[in-house]
Amino acid sequence: MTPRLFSRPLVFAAVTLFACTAIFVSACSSSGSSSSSVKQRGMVVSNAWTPESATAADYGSVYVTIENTNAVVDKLFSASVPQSFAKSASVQESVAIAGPATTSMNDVISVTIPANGTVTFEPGGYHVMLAGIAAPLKAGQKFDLNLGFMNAGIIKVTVTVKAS
Ligand SMILES: [Cu+2]
Repeated sequence: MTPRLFSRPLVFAAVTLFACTAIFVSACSSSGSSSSSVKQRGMVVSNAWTPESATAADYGSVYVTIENTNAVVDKLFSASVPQSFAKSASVQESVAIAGPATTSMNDVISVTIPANGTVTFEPGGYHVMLAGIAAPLKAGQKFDLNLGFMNAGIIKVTVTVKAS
């Protein structure tokens, strides 16, 4: 039993033992602004952003919009950022446990991007969890995020740090 998927190294990056058990108060601070989008093999990734981090914050969440313009489903398997920004990045989903302001976060193996569909990573839902942030992220900073898809391959986008 060696499904084709497992021949791809990406899946190993996605299956991380890192379990994010941090409980935090969501600080939703999205502000609409234009940002670059990247299109590769029919997959459009845009509006990658993360809130400015508090002093000495160890964790952060990156949000992004993923649009599949293909007629076939795709899956997001992995995420990574330069080690100079954070020690690890993993795809997680927030689940409300005690009310809208409190969440628990679970690692996800993959995120299905429907054919001709869009999945938006946003506060309270899917996000790319950064752990071991090297230095507080400041508004205006930018860094690379690599997202690994089953069909579209690895797509590199620029994440913008937004003021909170
Ligand atoms: Cu998380």
